[in-house]
Amino acid sequence: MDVSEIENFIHLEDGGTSRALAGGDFDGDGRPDVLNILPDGRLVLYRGNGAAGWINGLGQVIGSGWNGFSQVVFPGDFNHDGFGDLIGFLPDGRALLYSWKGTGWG
Ligand SMILES: [Ca+2]
Ligand SMILES: [Ca+2]
Repeated sequence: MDVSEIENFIHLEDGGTSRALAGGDFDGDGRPDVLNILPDGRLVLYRGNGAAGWINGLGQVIGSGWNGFSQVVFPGDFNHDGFGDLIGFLPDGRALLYSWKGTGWG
């Protein structure tokens, strides 16, 4: 981890339509993580190393099409299975729960 990686990440967030989400431990390793939705809809996971840095450098793309939601929140482990979850709100008001299972969506 170096400072330039954090600067890159902040630059993406400042791009206007990229949305960063923080809510806790997404991958179940006990260290807080951050998610970011890029303007093209890719969902990127930044795994925190517990010491103000990342385990996986510039992040790992774990999904696509996430720009179709009017809002996405990262509530932490919403269904209490040990992995973080996401809730996407559609423009018509429906809320969809996405449950991460460590290697994919369950
Ligand atoms: Ca983690
Ligand atoms: Ca969960």
